[in-house]
Amino acid sequence: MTLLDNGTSEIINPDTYFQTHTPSRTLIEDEIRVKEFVNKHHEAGRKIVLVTSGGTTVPLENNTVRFIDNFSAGTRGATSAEYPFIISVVWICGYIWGGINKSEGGINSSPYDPYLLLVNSKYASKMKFVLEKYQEFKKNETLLLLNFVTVTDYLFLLRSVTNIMSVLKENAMYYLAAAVSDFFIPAQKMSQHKIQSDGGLTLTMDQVPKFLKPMVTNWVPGGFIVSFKLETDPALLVDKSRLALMRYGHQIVIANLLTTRKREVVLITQDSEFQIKLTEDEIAEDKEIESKIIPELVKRHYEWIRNASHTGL
Ligand code: 9Z3
Repeated sequence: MTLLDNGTSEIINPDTYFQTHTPSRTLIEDEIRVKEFVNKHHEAGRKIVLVTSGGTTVPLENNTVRFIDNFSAGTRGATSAEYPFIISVVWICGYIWGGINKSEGGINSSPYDPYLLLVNSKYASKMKFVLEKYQEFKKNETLLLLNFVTVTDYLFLLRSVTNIMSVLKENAMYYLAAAVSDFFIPAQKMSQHKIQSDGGLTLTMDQVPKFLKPMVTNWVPGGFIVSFKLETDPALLVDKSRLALMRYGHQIVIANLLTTRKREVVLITQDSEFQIKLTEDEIAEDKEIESKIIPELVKRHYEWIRNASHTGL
């Protein structure tokens, strides 16, 4: 199989993308659940964090037998949702191998019941914190879990959820850890039936529209948006992250490398760079880097709200 490299793909604008693609059948139902959740917590004066995690898939056939997947074990989003120092969480996750907490102790037994956990006794003490967290979520009804599979499901869901959450204005954080496909085959160009294996396969893929632009400018203009940048080449990481920040104009890009993502990230803002790193001792104690990332973001979110109120935002 040959994948044509960059340069030949068309760039579709986000509006055309939404007009020419179909959302998942559960979108309307999901929107109702999100509205209820957001209204309830908004009325109670709470802040809400949207956490996205997991990888999106790109089908190769309309009657899908094959698809291309984006790497993500879903750990970042799952682990981050355990440290919601800010109260309520809407968590959109892709299908993830192994479940809600990827530190091997917990396996989520149902994608629709985030509170149902099976715990390996070997990891019982480690899982205590997670279980308490989820019991708290359950008691206070502060977690809403939504699922996606394809990049199209994800983009429709993201647009809907952010639109609904826009009533929260600056009291919402958008924490975009999902690994979103960069390339896809538009529905109208996709083979209807299973591609026959009569020889090799050459694929031409279009570029997925850059959804961060409309998200920042139209969907949630008043929100605090944190995106992740994933690279494998250390020489590109910071420059590419900065470019994303300049291009989309949001608040923070968290830069991470595939190989070191669990122990080292860099928080990049318009005028600063801040490294968050686990020490050797913390790694030995199985400390999770999200336990440092989330409090730092919460702190920055509060500062941003304070400054935004000064500038009349
Ligand atoms: C990330 O960079 C996440 O931190 C990881 C987490 C996917 C690496 P795991 O789920 O891994 O814990 O195994 N997410 C963002 C990846 C992404 O697609 N970013 C886009 C880009 O790099 C911008 S939205 O261009």
